[in-house]
Amino acid sequence: MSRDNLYSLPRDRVGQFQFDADVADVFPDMISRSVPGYASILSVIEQLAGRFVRPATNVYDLGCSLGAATLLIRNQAPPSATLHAVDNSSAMIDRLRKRLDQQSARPDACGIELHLADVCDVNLSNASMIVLNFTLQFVPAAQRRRLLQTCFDALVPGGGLLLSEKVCFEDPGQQSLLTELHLDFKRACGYSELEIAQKRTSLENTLIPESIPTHTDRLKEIGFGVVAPWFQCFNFASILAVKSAPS
Ligand code: GEK
Repeated sequence: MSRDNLYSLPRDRVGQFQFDADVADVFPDMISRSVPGYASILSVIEQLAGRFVRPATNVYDLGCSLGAATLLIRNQAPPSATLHAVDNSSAMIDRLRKRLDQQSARPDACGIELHLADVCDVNLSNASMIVLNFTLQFVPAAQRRRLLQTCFDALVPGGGLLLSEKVCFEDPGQQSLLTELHLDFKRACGYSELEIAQKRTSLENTLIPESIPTHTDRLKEIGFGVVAPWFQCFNFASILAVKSAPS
């Protein structure tokens, strides 16, 4: 795995963060040293796939990056399901395509279709599971409700949406404590103060977090019958939302 040192040298000007080839090359190292609990969340996504993915349905990994979740879901999906991995970064999709070409899947593994597309533009239908694992935070705030509504509408009754996000807090004390604890995590993972500061500047207007109540209230308003925050580590959280079967 290539080490992320993209922000280790001082830059005259820190540009807006982009999921380009340089980021794609170091992405597994970058995300595991930046998002506390990332590996645990992935392993639960695989567990959830075993419960939620139904035969002859679609599964969507929206903002799939290098397909970490896609590949784990495939381990659990029935052969007649179809997995759709969507990302608007060609660097990510190209590398995922190469990765899939080089791997030999189980003979009865379900099909995977790759889509180079904006998650707000894809048609979703007949879905038993949808994953937004740290992707919604990059979608413009004004488009988030519509995207989540599209996900809800596409889910079959009993289907599940897994939403993981960096989150913020209304209470200033919680906000500063949990932000500091996240920064300690990054320092302990080997990032320097310069790397942390430059990455933060580059993400400033790109990654816009919302609070856990903002997420859960919106999911309930959209119609999800069960909205269960199931994971939190510092300012990172994951929520499972299930579309109830009609009674
Ligand atoms: C994982 N889920 O490893 N349309 C499509 N893709 C997008 C959009 C958009 N509007 N905005 C951002 N992306 C992955 C990790 S990373 C999270 C997800 C992070 C894509 C972007 O190109 C990137 O690949 C991904 O969403 C976000 O489980 O880097 O913090």
